[in-house]
Amino acid sequence: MASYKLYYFDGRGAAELARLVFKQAGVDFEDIRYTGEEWPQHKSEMPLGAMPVLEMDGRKICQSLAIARYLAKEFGLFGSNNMEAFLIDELFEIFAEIMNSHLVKIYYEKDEDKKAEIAETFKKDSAAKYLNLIEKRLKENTSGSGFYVGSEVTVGDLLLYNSMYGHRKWLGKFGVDVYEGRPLLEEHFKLVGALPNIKKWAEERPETAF
Ligand SMILES: N[C@@H](CCC(=O)N[C@@H](CS)C(=O)NCC(=O)O)C(=O)O
Repeated sequence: MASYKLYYFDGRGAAELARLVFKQAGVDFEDIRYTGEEWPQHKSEMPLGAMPVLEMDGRKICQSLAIARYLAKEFGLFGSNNMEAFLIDELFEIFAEIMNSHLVKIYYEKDEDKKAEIAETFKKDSAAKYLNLIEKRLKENTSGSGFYVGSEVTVGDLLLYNSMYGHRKWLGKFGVDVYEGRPLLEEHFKLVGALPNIKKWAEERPETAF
């Protein structure tokens, strides 16, 4: 098996999903975390001058969601047929859209009150649309196991778990919880959080600001 190095800052951020895939698969990797001071001297070593970056036997690849999907495919966490793989891809696109069309506005807004306003507007105007579909997909999976697709855990489950955790922490600072009143998502979060490898990692991972 390849030797893996994952480069990122000392945060969950855009690297955490890849870490969760490694942990769930039980595959070792070097979790390299640069400080803000160290970063400028390493920026030019990265394909797009940004992180996360995954290095495998000397080859560096980038883009957090592509990295997570690549690893999931390598480790058998991408569903058991083409429709399951599609539904996982659909979920990735949903969260990319939430991030790039909505949450990024909060990130770039400097004024704390305005950040809170944008978070509240996102909750009222758009979040329901996305979360309704995610809940519908969960219900459509008749396996009864509670996973997002099929009967085995996939990177789709890890993505949903990680997004809920991260969004709650971040938007919680503005008193906004877009996931509230969604028992199905709550149950799914508990299910994934109770997987032994995920539970262990959630307990032992460093407490970081983002
Ligand atoms: N679309 C990229 C975004 C990468 C990105 O912007 N990374 C940020 C950290 S989350 C970064 O490296 N910032 C430092 C810099 O650009 O110098 C991904 O998902 O990997």
